[in-house]
Amino acid sequence: MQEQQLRVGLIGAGKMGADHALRLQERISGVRLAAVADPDLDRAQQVAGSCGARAAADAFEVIDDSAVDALVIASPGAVHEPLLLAAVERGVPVLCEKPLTPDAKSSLRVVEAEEARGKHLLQVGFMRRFDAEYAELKRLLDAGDLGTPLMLHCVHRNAATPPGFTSEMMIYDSVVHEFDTARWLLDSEIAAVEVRAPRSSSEAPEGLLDPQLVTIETTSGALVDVEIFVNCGFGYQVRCEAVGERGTALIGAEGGPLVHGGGRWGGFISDDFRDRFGAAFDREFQRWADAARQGRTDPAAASAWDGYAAAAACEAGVRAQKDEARAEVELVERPDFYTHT
Ligand code: ISE
Repeated sequence: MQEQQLRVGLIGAGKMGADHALRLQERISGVRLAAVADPDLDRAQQVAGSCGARAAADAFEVIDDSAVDALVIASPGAVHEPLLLAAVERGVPVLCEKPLTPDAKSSLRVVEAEEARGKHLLQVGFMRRFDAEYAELKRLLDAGDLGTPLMLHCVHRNAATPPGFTSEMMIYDSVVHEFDTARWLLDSEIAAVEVRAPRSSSEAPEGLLDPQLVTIETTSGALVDVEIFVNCGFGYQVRCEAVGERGTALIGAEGGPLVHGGGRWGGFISDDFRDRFGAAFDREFQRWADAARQGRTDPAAASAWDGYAAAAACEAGVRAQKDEARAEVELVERPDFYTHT
């Protein structure tokens, strides 16, 4: 059966939104970008124009548009809650860039709204779940090849930060990915978080605690250490080594062409996460679109519950950083509605 094209409304035409517009237009099949909303109408028009979509300044105009079947939300996290609530009320599938919302209370309101609607509509854009190497690591762990997982050693480095990037953002904008991948890889909630910092790099902007060392305890009794270093200077790097009772597995080690030249040998490293995770974003979007056309969410993706759990872990992380003490994660009981998502 030939299914209809999915008409997508994009909310947010900034760096991520523009990248997703291009993705939808050029690399995802079975979809058409129908509308783009951004408070900066010129920006919306620029992104929409190249795809023949209509532009609006008001996001709710696009959410309520009957010519839009599904939504991609790529606006700043601080404005997500009302957008998500309106989308749930209309009953349209949504792929929402991380974070679901910036704090656990508002994320829980979104979770409750979706549960009350009684239909899985929301996915959170934790794209690492769609990265080929992460997926293989998950498969190894689930198959039991490494034995019971005991630890994850994670490295998360960015070349440089944009202006205004704060020490707290290193937790809720960057380490949020490790909170999600730790929960997903280890099939466990996060129990507590600790944050320590060495002396800051002299390359870090004034006042930024960079790097930081985050320790995550899971309810299954595993420990996860994360080096978050967002002004490392040399490029974008994400690694994860799982240590199990019977073996270890490392992902994110350098691959690609080995170049000899100029008196040196080595490989290339990009400084942009959109390169490192480009294929993962593509896979995430294709699977989301395919599922949305069939009126469901992708079971491989992060659900609204996962978005809420990540927000709660981030809150604990920021508390741990401020108080320089171990902070426990506060989570409500997981509703049955989310047991199999
Ligand atoms: C950014 O928002 C991302 O999501 C990237 O994946 C992460 O590496 C970076 O630290 C964040 O600022």
